Amino acid sequence: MAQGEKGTVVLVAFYNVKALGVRYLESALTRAGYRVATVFFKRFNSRAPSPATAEELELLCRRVRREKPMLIGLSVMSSMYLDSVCAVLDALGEKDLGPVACGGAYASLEPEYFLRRGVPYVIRLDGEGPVVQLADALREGRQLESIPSLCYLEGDAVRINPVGCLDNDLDRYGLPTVNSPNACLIDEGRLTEGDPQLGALSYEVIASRGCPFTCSYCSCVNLRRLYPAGVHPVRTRSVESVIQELEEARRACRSIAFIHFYDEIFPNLPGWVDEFVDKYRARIGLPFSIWSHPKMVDAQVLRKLVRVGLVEVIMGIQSGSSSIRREVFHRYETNEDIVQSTRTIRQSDVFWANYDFMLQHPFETADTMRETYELVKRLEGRYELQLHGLNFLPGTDIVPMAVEQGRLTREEMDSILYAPMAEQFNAYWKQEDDPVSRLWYQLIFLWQFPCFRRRCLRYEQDPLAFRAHIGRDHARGLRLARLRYLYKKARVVLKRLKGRR
Ligand code: B12
Ligand code: SF4
Repeated sequence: MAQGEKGTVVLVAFYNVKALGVRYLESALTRAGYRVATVFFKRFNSRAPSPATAEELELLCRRVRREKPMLIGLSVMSSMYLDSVCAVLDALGEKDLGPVACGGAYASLEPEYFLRRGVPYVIRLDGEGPVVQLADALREGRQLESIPSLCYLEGDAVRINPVGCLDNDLDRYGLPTVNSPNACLIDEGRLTEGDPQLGALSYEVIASRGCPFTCSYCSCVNLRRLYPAGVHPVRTRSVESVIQELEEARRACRSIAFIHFYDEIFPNLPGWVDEFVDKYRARIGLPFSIWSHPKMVDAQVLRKLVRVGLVEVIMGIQSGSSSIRREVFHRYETNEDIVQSTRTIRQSDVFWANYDFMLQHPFETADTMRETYELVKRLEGRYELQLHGLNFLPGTDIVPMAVEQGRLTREEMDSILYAPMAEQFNAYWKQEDDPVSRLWYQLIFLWQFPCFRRRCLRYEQDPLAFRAHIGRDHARGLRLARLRYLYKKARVVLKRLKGRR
C-alpha cells in the first residue's frame, strides 16, 4: 500500500523535541502505510517547565482537526508532566477530534490511570508493532483482544492484554525518523512548522534499551518486570544501525556538534565497542557523551571511546551513605567501587565527568549528608556534581517502602506523586530547610571546585560556626558553575571546528 494511504495518525510528544519513542513509532506507522503528523508539544525545560496554556491547547486542537486523524497517539514518558497531558486529553475530548491512545514509560506502568480518565486505548512498552495493529484494527473494524500490549475499555470493563511484540533484535524496528515531514512545534503560545530537531546543536540516540540494575527510585526495574519470558533485560542494536542513524542525523541536522548517547548504560560488550569505535571514527567523528554506572566503568572501553570522541561520562552515585544506597536505593556498589570508578574515568583521559546525587529526601539525615560529603572528598579527576532532590515516581519500589516505613503517609505520597509539575520540579531541585543539612549540602556542592577545597576542610570542622562563610562561598560557587558551563560548551565547539579542518 502506498505511503499515507491508510489514513493519518497524529502523534504528540510532550516537552521533548527529540522524543525518540515517538520517532520510532512514526517510522513504524509510515512503513505500514500511514501518514504521520507529529506535534512536539512544548520544549524540554529541566528547571521550570511551564504548563500548557489555553492558547497552546487551541493551537493543538486546530492542528489535530486539520489532520482528521484516525488515531491520536500521546506519548506519556514521564508522570512529571501529567497536568499538561491531562489538559491535552480534556481539550481533545471536548472537541471529539478522534480516538486517543496513550503509550510511553509512565503509561506502561499505570495504564488504568488513563483508562479511568476515559482514554480508550493504552499500549504498554514497545509500541512499534502494537500501534500499527491498533490502527489497522480501527480501520478495518476488527476485534482488539488479540493485539499484544493493548489495554482498552469495553463498556465499563477494563481489558489488559498480555504484553507482547517486544523484539530482541532492535534493528527490526528500523531507524527513528530524524526529519519528520509533517511535524510542528507548539511552544510559548506559537506553532512553528517543521521538525524542531533539525536546527539542534546536539543529537540524542540510544544504542540499547533497558538497564540491568534495580534502583528502587527508577522505573526501569518495574518496566522490566512487565517483559514476557525470553525478552533480554538489555537489548542492544547493531553498531551498523546506530551509525546509519547518526549519518542520517548529520545529513538532516546541519548544525549538530555533539552526540548524546542516552542508553541507561552505554553498551560495553567487547566486540560491539571495537566495531563501534572503528565505524564511529570513520563515519561520524563528533564529540559525544555517555551514561555509565560505577559497576560498569571499564578502563579499556573508555580509552577506546575517548580516542574517537568521548568527552563526557555521566554517572549516578546518588548517595555517599552505603546504608541509603543499599537499603533505600537498592544500589549495591560500595564506596570503594565508586571511588575506583572515578579513578578509572580520570585515568582514561575523559575530558569531563558528571556525577549525579539525590539528597535531602525523607530517608536522609544530617549524618548521611555528611557521609556523602566524605565520599565526594574522595572522588577523583575533573568532575561536575549534579545535586538533586528525590522525585517519588509512580510505580517505583521506593514508593511503598517510604509509606511502609512511615516516612510519608499514603495521602502525602499520593499528593506528591500526582502533584502539579511546578511542585515536582521544585522537589527535583530541592534544598532542605534544616540548617545543618543545608550546610552539608553546600559543602558537597563546593567541593567540586578545587579552589574551595582548603576552605571546606576548615568549614567541615564546625559548619554551623562557618554558616555565613559557607553561604557566601556557595553563592560564588553557583557563579563559577555558570562559567564552567560556558567553558565546557566552548571547548566542544572548538573541538568540532578542529574536526572540520
Ligand atoms: C533517554 C531518557 C531520557 C532522555 C530522552 C531522550 C529522547 N531523545 O527522547 C532525557 C535525558 C532527555 C530524559 C528526560 C527526562 N526523563 Co527520562 N528517560 C530516558 C530513558 C532512560 C529511556 C527512554 C527512551 O528513549 N527509551 C527508548 C524509546 C525508544 O522508548 P520509549 O521512549 O519508551 O518509547 C517506546 C514505548 O514507550 C512506546 N511509546 C512511547 N510513546 C508512545 C505513544 C503511543 C501512542 C504508543 C502507542 C506507544 C508509545 O513506543 C516507543 C517505541 O518502542 C527512560 C527509562 C526507560 N526505560 O524508559 C527514562 C524515563 C522515561 N525518564 C524519566 C524522567 C523522570 C525524565 C524527566 C522528567 C527527568 C527530569 N527531571 O527532567 C525528563 C522528562 C522528559 C520528557 N519530556 O518526558 C522517567 C519517567 C518516569 C516517570 N514516572 O516520570 C524514566 C522512566 C526513568 C526513571 N527515572 O524512572 N529522559
Ligand atoms: S542504573 Fe540508572 S537506569 Fe539503571 S535502574 Fe538504576 S537509576 Fe535506573
